Amino acid sequence: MSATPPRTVDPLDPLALTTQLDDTERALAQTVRQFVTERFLPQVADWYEHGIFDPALAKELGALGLLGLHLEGYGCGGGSAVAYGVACAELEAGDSGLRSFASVQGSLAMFAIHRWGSEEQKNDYLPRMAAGELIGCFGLTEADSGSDPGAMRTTARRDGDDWILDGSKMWITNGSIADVAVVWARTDEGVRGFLVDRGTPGFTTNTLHRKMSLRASVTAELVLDGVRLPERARLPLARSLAGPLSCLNEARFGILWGATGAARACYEAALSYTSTRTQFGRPLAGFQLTQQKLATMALEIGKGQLLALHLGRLKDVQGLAPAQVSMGKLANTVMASDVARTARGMLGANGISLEYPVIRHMMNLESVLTYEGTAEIHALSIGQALTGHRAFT
Ligand code: TGC
Ligand code: FAD
Repeated sequence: MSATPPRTVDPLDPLALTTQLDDTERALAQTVRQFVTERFLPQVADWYEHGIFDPALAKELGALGLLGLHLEGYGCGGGSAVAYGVACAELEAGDSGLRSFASVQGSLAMFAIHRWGSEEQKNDYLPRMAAGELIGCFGLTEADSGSDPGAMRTTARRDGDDWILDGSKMWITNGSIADVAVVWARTDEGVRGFLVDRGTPGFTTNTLHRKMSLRASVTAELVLDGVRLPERARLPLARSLAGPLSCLNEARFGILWGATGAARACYEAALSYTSTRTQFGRPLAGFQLTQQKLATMALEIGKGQLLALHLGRLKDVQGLAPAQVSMGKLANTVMASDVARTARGMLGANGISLEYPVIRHMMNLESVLTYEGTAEIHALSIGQALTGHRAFT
């Protein structure tokens, strides 16, 4: 212990949480932060305004080792859960859409193949997906079944040695830029997963427009009209709804870290803005009400970061129960949304402008609250784990 305890704090890391990261994790955070600051932030307001995701980012994220960072072998990063989380926080400090891209690619599409796929599928897809040469998406949700994916209507039926897929998937991130879609379908034997390559006859995608959230991200409908697939396109180890739900644990873990990044970006914007903006003859930061908001934001973000770090270390040591992931996803997305909304007000009229990052994060966080299990679904999952009673139905 140092002989003289510090007398001041770093306003950008008041709990000194970077001291809790090891050298590799700190270096990774620095690398991703630099990429986000130099390559992404200068353009994101335009992309957001015009509803654009630049697919060139895929290879750049791949070159940084951020796609499948936490998966072993097959050209993937083999990093720890905490390293993956730290990267998600830095990406989402840029934009939830950027973290979403990495989440869907690494934690949903690649994880599904890594966990449930054959050796042939892993060798065929994973190295190119890790490099960002192939983009993946994950089709679970349908127009009529979101929180309740067990009610899906998309079917896969056997036809000789092949499978025929019919149905559609809705709200699919990366859907219309994906080279391969992981599609979950109902069969006579239960839910099964399939790899559907772009260009397969009967498979089409429609980009969704008029979104007011996650605008710098592609969201699409997948349509499967008599899509014929060979048996080798099926993920052989996935045999029930537990297949797709296991992938969600991975993506939710990335989100519980990512949300702390979005919250941090909003807090930093509010701190900076109120330090220079003067009203009634002094900086807004000098007023008690502003300081109370800043103090609460810093505290809540710090608590969220500690929760993320704890869950990350636990995951690295012994793995996480789904309800523990739910606790992190619920707590940190609600926290980030509250922080973003408070920050939005603190910037006054500028708070609604894309010249500042806050309204973009605030709007994005509406999607982050909803996807990967809504706040209600996570509350019910935690409730079931605590009480043993199931209250979904
Ligand atoms: P239930 O009967 O409870 O379970 C069915 C089987 O699944 C197992 N299971 C899980 N396994 C692993 N991880 C989990 N988290 C699991 N939850 C359940 C369960 O043990 C059982 O296994 P088995 O072997 O007995 O068959 O199923 P249920 O349908 O009643 O589900 C419960 C519920 C509501 C928790 C689940 O359906 C759920 O999580 N709903 C929310 C759906 C959701 O989150 N969708 C996300 C779609 S992907 C997405 O949003 C991507 S956005 C990404 C981005 O852009 O960043
Ligand atoms: P619903 O399930 O209809 O829920 C509506 C409301 O009812 C919610 O408030 C919900 O909490 C509440 N509710 C539902 N059930 C209960 C209950 N039992 N008790 C109390 N309240 C309940 N899906 C994918 O498969 N892949 C993707 O890549 C993907 N990307 C997405 C990207 C974006 C931008 C968005 C917005 C969504 C994406 N989704 C994706 C879909 C997402 O997972 C679903 O929107 C989400 O699971 C909620 O489903 P829903 O929209 O059908 O809402």
